[in-house]
Amino acid sequence: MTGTVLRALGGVYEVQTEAGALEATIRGRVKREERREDKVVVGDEVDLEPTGDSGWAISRVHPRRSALVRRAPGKAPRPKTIVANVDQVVIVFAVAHPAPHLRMLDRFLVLCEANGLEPLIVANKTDLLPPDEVDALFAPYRSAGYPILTTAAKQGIGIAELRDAICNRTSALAGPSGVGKSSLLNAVQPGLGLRVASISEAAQKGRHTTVTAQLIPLDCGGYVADTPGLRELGLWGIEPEELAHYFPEFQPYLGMCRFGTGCTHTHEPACAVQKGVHEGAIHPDRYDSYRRLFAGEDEEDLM
Ligand SMILES: Nc1nc2c(ncn2[C@@H]2O[C@H](COP(=O)(O)OP(=O)(O)OP(=O)(O)O)[C@@H](O)[C@H]2O)c(=O)[nH]1
Ligand SMILES: [Mg+2]
Ligand SMILES: [Zn+2]
Repeated sequence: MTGTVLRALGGVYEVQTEAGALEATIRGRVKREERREDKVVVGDEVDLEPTGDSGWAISRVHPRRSALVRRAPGKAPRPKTIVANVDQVVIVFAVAHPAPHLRMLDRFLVLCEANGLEPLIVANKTDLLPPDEVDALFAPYRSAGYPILTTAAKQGIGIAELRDAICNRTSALAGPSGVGKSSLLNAVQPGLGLRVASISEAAQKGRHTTVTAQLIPLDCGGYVADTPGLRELGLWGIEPEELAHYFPEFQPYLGMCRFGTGCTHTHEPACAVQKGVHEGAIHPDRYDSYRRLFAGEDEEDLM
């Protein structure tokens, strides 16, 4: 029997199969074969075998079609797979409470581009900011060609559009804590009853209400993963030389620098990308993110 991992809870996996959702453990063989950290993650396709005591065990993990992989928090460089086999990443930020951390959004977009995942930016809590300020915040992303949805989960605004965007495919909702990821999913599919919590008024930060990722079968077809809020987002498996290709608005300029494909677009004379910034076609904040990522700057833990 095969199935899809819906969630992992301390060595026990909830797996969606044709016969419904089952709980399964992992066979020792799988434990040894796969990398320790990421041996089975939410979204994985797995084979199940019956165990002696009428339970089920994961006997094989199918190769991943895609994965959202970040650098694990902490000093040691290790990857952490947030979710496997998704087509789309819905990157959720609040327009306020907490204030949007757009440099993290840039990192998310680079991760999506590098991993072949389609990004959809959702600007939630639009009830808290005038529309022209919301537009201004996300204008660099709109002009870079990214799709953006504006929502207010509490007021039910933009929910039908979000439902349309996630039905009949597999998506992951990701973003900082307290931006309203679980609230949005509760609005998209009434009856889900995902836990939500107000953000800390003092610190203006989320409370990390969702603690483990879970994949949710949608009534309208497909799956969506709710994931825990991220404090920071480090890139994994991306070389500095590739980075410029992951900024869509840089594309018209690449190869047109004096130093050609050897240009790092950080300091060289007659750099077409820097010219694009001066001419206003590339937003200075996006270019700043590029330079920081190129320099390998690691984001400090923000919480
Ligand atoms: N004003 C306003 N508040 C919202 C909106 N959406 C969610 N909230 C509130 O924001 C708080 C955090 O919402 P959650 O859905 O728990 O946020 P989350 O992104 O799932 O957070 P984590 O699970 O910690 O990652 C709750 O108090 C929600 O009621 C919105 O559109 N407008
Ligand atoms: Mg949540
Ligand atoms: Zn250049």
